[in-house]
Amino acid sequence: MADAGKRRVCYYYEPEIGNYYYGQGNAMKPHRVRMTHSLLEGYGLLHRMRVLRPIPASNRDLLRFHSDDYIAFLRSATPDRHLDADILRRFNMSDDCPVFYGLFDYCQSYAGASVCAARELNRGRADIAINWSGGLHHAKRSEASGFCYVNDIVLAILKLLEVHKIYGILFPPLNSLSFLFHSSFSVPLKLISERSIIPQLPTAMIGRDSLLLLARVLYVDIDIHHGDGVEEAFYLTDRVMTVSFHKFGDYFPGTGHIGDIGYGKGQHYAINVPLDEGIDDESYHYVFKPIMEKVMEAFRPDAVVLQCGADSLSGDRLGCFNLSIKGHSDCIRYMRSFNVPLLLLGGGGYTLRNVARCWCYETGVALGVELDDEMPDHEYIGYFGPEFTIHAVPSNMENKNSRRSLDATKVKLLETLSSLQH
Ligand code: V1S
Ligand code: CA
Ligand code: ZN
Repeated sequence: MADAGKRRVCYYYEPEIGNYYYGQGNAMKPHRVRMTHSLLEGYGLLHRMRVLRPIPASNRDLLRFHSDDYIAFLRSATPDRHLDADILRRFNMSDDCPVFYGLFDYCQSYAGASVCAARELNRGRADIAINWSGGLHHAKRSEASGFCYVNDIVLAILKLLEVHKIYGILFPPLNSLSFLFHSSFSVPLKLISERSIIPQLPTAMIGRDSLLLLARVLYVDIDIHHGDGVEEAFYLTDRVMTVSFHKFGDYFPGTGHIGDIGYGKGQHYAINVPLDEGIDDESYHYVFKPIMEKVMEAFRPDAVVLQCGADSLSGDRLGCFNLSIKGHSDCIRYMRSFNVPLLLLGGGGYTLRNVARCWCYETGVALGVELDDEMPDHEYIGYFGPEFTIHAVPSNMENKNSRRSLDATKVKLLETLSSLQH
């Protein structure tokens, strides 16, 4: 694929992250982020990018999306304190989302890393920013869900939306909004400035000879689960397009039907790609590449947020897809090739050795570095035997996605995207 060129990459890592523990039996293990970090160190990749420690998300950051009472609850909840059953039910604290030691610090840490990463992209100091502890896409405004407590992705997107560009119009002089919005608008424009702004500004403003354009952000989700929390947060807006590829049908969280397309101004700005179990690299890219090519052409985002959930890999403890690490990382390679500021986030991933393999390899893709298959010695090398390789062999499970069903999905979504005029 085109474009193995270099990019300026910054990578956020909190050394405490691996110590948070959801409890016995729970599939979500923050330790996998520490394993990834150790593997990155072993491959010498930490010297090729800026390694930054995140600033914990502040109350102000968290309250941009979440409700006061929910954040106050997360701040005060500990396993030793008696917690009212009605309150636990109200905030959906359950087996999936238990109250564990250090819960609020954990939330501040992974959310803070995503917000810092977005800020770094806004400042133009990096082309790609990475937070493997983030990507917790199910959290709602006032509710935990599916191992996710606060939605770091929504917070990062809100940060990316703060950027605007002021253009000076060179020719022909424009003085009417109707001309602007009803013409094909191909006049030459001169970029005057690019900076962060107050969030309350309207979508576009025109002065006598200048035009202010607010950023558009594309969200892409390759976790096996539907990115419901992010979709819901931006369902009514045309400034954020959400695209989720996921297993659909009798599968958590149950949302993500192909017919869910957004509403009001947001109609056609939510894209859902329902897939069946056993999908392999070839079938995945048969839909992923044409859909994302069309999305990039129709939406022309100023920034892309890519949730890289590794539970879509073959052999995942909770997942049922059959992607190889190469197939999964080709999504990152493909989105990177558009040369738009890119935020890479983690997400699901429950077979720990494969998660570390995948996110380490994908950091290499971000940097434009191909890694040796033979794994270097490092602290957690014992997890990777007997092969001790970065790649893992996919299984021979049945692919339940027929060419006919993939064609039908692709055709329907490409048709919808063709009707998009931005
Ligand atoms: N699939 C699945 C699954 N497994 C578990 C689970 C397993 C062991 C435990 F001790 C606790 C929970 N929960 C689920 C799913 C949630 C999956 C979340 C995926 C998150 C992500 O990868 O997308 C992003 C980080 N929950 C359910 O299926 C709900 C239940 C319906 C069944 C499981 N019980 C424990 C809760 C209710
Ligand atoms: Ca998904
Ligand atoms: Zn998942």
